[in-house]
Amino acid sequence: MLEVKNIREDFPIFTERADNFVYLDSSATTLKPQTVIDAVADYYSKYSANVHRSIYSIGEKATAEYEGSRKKVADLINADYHSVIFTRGTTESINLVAYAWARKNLKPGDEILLTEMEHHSNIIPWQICSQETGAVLKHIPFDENGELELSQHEKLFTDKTKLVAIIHQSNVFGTINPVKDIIEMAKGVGAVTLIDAAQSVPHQKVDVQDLDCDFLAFSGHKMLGPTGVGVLYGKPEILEEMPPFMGGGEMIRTVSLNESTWNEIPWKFEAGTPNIAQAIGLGSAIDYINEIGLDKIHEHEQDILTYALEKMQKIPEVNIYGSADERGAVVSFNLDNIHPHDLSQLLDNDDIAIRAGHHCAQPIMKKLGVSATGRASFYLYNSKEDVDRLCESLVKTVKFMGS
Ligand code: C6P
Repeated sequence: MLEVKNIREDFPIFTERADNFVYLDSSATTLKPQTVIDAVADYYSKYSANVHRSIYSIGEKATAEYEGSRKKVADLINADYHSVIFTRGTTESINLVAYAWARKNLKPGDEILLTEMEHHSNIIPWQICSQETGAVLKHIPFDENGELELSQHEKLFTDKTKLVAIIHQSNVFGTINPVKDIIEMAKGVGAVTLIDAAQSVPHQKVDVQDLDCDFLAFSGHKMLGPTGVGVLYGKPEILEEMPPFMGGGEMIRTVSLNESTWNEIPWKFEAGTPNIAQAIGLGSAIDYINEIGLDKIHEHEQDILTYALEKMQKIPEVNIYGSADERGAVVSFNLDNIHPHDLSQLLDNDDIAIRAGHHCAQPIMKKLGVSATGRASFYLYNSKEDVDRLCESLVKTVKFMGS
């Protein structure tokens, strides 16, 4: 187990708020350590110049730090430096592929294969894309455990399948999907693959060379970094062939009044002044995670997850959604006859923050037959005491609402 007490000292929000603050919403966004806050503040207070274009010392420092962060991201996911594009987040990363790759490569009748457990950000871009290109959407179903149902894979993966875009770890069930097998199946029919790794990269080692995916998307703010920065990894040979996403400064090599040529990758996909401070903050978040070790973080979370599942299941009024063998530290649940929004407010009175809602996964809610769920998600600063506090408060809520 990690020394949670020491870790919590690195996060100023725990000293800002009362000592008994229990934060169980890291799947939505994580808390930030002081080192990340300092890295962002340092940029603004000590060298807040633009990158790639300022030939003076603070500009060179800003460029070095910004590009240094790209190298840290590349090392984290075992990617080539030129294959890491900074975006605003997972959502923008997926949209980038849907606009730049898909519009060029898809034609009517082609198939885009998703799953039924996608987050809206891996649903909507493909619906828009399908309307514009005539490509057809297909979905891998999930079963009562919240696991993908792959027994019918021959029907799903066909010679018409051109893109397979799937969530690595479900933000609702916590299920860690067998993405390596799915990528193999996709390659078997010659399809391009995109992994939504928003909920996996912060919590486990993800190696793009080992997975052999074509694209991988994730967000900085879910891994201790600032909001407003995310990553799209793309295989260099695919990125080279792809047209730009947005046009503007920095993404060009030459511009004349009527035509232009593009910068090399990844800068071809980073039009305009990028989110410099946020990218530098993400680099600092990766340093923090590396110092503790992703393996240790994963082990710690698994330990808390096992404890939470055991303890929550003992409360008769708790209904948990999802029971996959391979899962991350996320528990979606409802209490009998209590709307999750009410539950969340009551827990907030005890200084416990959970998420309540559809989790940007309305198709999952529809299949489960609920409008919303509560969700507790855990990270390196959580402890078993946090689970105890949650469970005490759940029992109290049951009594309060039942009386
Ligand atoms: N899920 C949650 O509470 P952005 O907003 O672009 O950083 O990430 C979008 C996103 C994409 N894929 C998955 C699997 C996600 O979980 C998320 C964000 C948050 O579950 C906010 S809805």
